[in-house]
Amino acid sequence: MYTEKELFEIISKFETATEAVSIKAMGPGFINDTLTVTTRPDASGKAARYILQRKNHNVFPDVPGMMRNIAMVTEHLRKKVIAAGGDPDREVLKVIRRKPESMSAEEKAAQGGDLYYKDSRGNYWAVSLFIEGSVTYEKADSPALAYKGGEGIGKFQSMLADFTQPLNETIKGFHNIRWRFEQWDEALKKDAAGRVKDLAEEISWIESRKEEMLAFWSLVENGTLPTRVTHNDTKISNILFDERGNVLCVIDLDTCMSSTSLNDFGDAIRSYTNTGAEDDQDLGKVSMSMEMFKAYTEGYLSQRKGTLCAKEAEYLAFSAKYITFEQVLRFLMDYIDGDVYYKTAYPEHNLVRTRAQYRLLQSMEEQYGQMQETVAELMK
Ligand code: GN1
Ligand code: MG
Repeated sequence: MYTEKELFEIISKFETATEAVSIKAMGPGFINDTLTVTTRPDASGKAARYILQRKNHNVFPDVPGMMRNIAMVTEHLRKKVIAAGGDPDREVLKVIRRKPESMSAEEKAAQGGDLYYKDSRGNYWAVSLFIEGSVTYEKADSPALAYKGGEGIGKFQSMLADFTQPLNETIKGFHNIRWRFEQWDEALKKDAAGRVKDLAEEISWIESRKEEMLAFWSLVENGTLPTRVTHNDTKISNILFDERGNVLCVIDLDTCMSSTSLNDFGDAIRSYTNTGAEDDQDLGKVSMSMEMFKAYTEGYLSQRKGTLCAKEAEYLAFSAKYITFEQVLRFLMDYIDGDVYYKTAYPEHNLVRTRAQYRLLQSMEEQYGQMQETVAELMK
């Protein structure tokens, strides 16, 4: 825990418009700690707000490399938004840099050393502009919103289609199920929390789908599926909408890397189409809504239909099962590891999440034929 005084000291290192007057915690990310900062009104009476985040360096081992990714990607997006006549301070995440006078000679010499602050406890902090008038959702409340969400990610991917600089791999093998299975085997062997003996059924959910999931990832490894710049964490709460329901800005760019664009489609479907919560205790509430699937896919393909290659289109529906499966594996693996990765609100939280995501996966499997037909229809 940080005291208010320490937090004010941290934010003072960054180039905010005026000095901070209040700092409040903000939810509900699973990885980083997020706070909102309000600054003193300037001469015109305007008080700006900022997002201050402690970046979790256990999850992201190279925070400086990650911040350089974010700076490169957002600079590219800014140019696109300006060229299209949009407002770059609202339509792209704006990284706030360090005050030069707060930086040591070493920090100044480091590439991208002005993008973050490392405090005396060894924790990393970064700041971005808070986008006023934006709306966030934990759940998609209508097909119209799902359509807009799909359209927004489609545009995001299109704007990054000509981004060619190499990106750091901020989390090794993030959506690489071959690597996840290696971690999985280790976790089972180690049985750090002594929980494996009670999880025979849940473990079988993972093992029984291993070949199918590895076969998909082989297509990424052998280049059958192309690599593009991808966000990799496109759940609805990582998207800012405007009051009219259009996507304003894609946030949480920590996992922007090169991978298959199918990750972004699949993770969004996992989130937008769930009729229950990601951690629903009532499995009767959890299912995949075909109506939401169709709406999201329609919005997405309105932007990407002409650009996706045939193989990407062929695997679009499968990617939803893939990412949902991966999420089941990751939640269960964290439960087995003793809850060391995801923030949890109660002791069985990761197990509850595992079961709820598994129920969602089953619902996708039941409706898979229809999902494929819908994609084929919308690709015509
Ligand atoms: C995490 O940080 P947040 O809450 O946006 C996680 C995602 C998971 C998601 C599950 C870096 O996202 O991969 O899908 O939780 N991010 C990381 O809700 O592991
Ligand atoms: Mg995240």
